[in-house]
Amino acid sequence: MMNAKELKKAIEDNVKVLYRKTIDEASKEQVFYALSYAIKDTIIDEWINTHKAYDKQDAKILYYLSMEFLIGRALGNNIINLGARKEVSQVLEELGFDLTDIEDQESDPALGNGGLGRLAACFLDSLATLNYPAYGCGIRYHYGMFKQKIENGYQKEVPDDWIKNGYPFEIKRSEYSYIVKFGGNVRVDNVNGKEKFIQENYGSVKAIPYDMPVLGYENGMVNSLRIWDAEAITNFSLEQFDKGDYQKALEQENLAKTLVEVLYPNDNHYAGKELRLKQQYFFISASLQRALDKFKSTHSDIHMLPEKVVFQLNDTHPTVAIPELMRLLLDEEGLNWDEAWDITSRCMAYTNHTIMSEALEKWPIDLFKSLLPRVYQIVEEINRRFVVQIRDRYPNNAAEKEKKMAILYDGQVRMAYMAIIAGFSVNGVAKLHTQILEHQELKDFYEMMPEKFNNKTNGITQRRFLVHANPLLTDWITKKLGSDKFITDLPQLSGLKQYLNDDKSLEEFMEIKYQNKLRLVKYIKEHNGIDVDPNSIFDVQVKRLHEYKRQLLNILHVMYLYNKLKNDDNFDMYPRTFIFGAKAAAGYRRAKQTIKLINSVADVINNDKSINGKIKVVFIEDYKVSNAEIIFAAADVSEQISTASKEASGTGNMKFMLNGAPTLGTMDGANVEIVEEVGRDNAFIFGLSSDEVIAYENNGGYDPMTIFNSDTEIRTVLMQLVNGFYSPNNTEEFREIYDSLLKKQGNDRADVYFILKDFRSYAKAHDEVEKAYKDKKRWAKMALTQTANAGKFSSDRTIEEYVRDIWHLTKLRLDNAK
Ligand code: 4GP
Repeated sequence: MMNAKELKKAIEDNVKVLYRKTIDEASKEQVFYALSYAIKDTIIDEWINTHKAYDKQDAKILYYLSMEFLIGRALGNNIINLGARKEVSQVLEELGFDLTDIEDQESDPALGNGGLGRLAACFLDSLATLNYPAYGCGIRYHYGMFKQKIENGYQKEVPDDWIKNGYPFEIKRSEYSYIVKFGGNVRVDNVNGKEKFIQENYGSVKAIPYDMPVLGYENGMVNSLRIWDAEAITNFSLEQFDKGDYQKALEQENLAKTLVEVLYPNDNHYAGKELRLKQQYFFISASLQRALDKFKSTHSDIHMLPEKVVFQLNDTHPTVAIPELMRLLLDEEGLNWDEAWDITSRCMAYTNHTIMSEALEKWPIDLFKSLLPRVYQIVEEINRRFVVQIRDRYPNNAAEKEKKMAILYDGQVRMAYMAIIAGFSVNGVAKLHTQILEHQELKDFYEMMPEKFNNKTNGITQRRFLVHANPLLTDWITKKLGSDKFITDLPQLSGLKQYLNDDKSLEEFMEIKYQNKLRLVKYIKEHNGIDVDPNSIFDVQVKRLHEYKRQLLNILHVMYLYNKLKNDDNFDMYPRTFIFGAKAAAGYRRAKQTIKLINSVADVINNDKSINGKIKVVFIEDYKVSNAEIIFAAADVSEQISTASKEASGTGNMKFMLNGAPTLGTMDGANVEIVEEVGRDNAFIFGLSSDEVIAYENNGGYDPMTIFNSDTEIRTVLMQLVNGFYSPNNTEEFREIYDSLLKKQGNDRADVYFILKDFRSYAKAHDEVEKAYKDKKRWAKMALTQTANAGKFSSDRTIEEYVRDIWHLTKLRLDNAK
């Protein structure tokens, strides 16, 4: 890192060179760019150095293949990982700027939807911090996750043109471009008695990588996130024009243009769109071609590949990597099937992130075959050989097993099955999730190949979600522990337990929470125009909007509380602010209706003077990584209320915990492990267990009408959905939500997600929260207990487990490291 004087000069010089201005004339945005370029300059030598060390030490490299990297803003994080926060702050102050303001100028690169994409970003941070050689490989979407506007209570999607003004932390690496081919047909030539497969009459694009630096924490390590962009192949087009094949040339232009245009805005759900499969193959083919070339530049024997390269498939989206690697090994490297299969299956590992059936990708064979004709032939052969194995192994029920396990079945290519069959590892993302995979969802595979299955409970990076998000708490912990080692060794936080009975420390801890609440109050005032009482309980649910996550349960409960306040003279409550933040997939109607409902309820309640502000409801527009950081730090209560068995892990739950908010939740995903760490007394647990949910599901569900008929308070709430109470101009506005809770909908049971079933126990858990909160000391202790026990949930721990059990990487030594 340059010293203060050099940094100041670099910023001033950059402002001049970029904008022909002196620093006193520069806008905040211009200073953002000037500072970012200065920071990039300081990173560059370490970046080069790291990659030289890869080669010199002949390091095994992880390629983390992912359609999504929800990285969030880079500037602040880079400054932290350089260990330069205080210095940079000071330099900016001298120049008349505030670092937080300058960070706010950066658009959030939102190249991901939700949990799976954010996890990938946390993993990159941990990999670099732990000195492991790794590339993230993904797509340079020109439009990230849409920006959410709330208009009249409805979500409106606005394009997120994040690279419009240029992105300072990327480098275009044209020299590593590759051609990716689509469509056409396969010709088989006979060359010296050997069959040669040649794809012809295809359309193609040029894949061009852009690298972003991924800094380790104060260790001189800089890995790369490599995202691929597409360009038309100009020479080829010209040739086509010459031949008069105008149509074909235009098609190629068009393909390149549309290929990387948008991120599909679906979380836990796949869009069966042709373009999506094209995106998958595009970035996979390019990433694999590059990985092989890099390997070959220092190794002569391709059979050594599994010793030096490992590919992790982040969910099924990159699964086409399996037949693509086979293709490269067979067709380009000239290996025979057995050799290629041995290498491929020793290089590929798969992570499953959800049991939601609508997320399990299945491509129609016709589509797959016409888009990827050679790759499809290979899939067919993989499937053929696997079916032979099944018939050998299960002679008595082969047909049933084939139906449950074959890759090709019923006109579809089942991607998850290919990943399991071909890879050497299959992991779930929390203990409960892995158990459900083994004993329910993927039972047949687990029986046949148990050795592949393993659990890797998710984690989060404390560098972003504590050090950057919550500087006050970071400083306090450093003081209390007498060291900042927890920044790279989170279990050190357990040292805070010695303060659990120290009144002064508890007060300090809660004062920090209060300051963070004030920061959020300010944000809400600026963005929503709502006044919020910082002394109220901040009860927060932020995550993607999905029926299984049950934001609906939360808002129905708010409606119930409001009725009690209005109608029951004996009822009183501690002031509460219910905070929501969530984007709904653009085409997910029920989810969007829930957003409208939350906003309609907010409108009525926030404007009712008669309740003295006892309840406030806030829907934070455009929930994203940057405002998430402000929200986690300010939360009192963490709502993790998915229907048990549905949330694979959750990672927001860990971010709240780290920042001192107890969990109000079901025994689902990683909540189970959070409760294991803090103890049952330090969490508010409610609802059906996952076994109970599964048992109901296997028996056709339950009858919500019995609840509707017997529980008047719940009935009142439900009636308010359809009597215009929250939608005076349109009583039908929430009819569909009402119906979904009480009536069978097509193939769906009534109340698929057990909202009414869990309602009473949820309400009771809320009563417990209030009781606990009113006892200031008890609450403070409970809050600090969360932070003190968060050690397990660092992504550093998760990465070490992946390295130990799956990747077998060696830490890189950096000669010039600090
Ligand atoms: C998410 C899961 O829903 C969440 O429980 C988990 O914590 C996260 O992955 C990371 O493992 N899944 C997705 C998705 O984001 O699109 O399937």
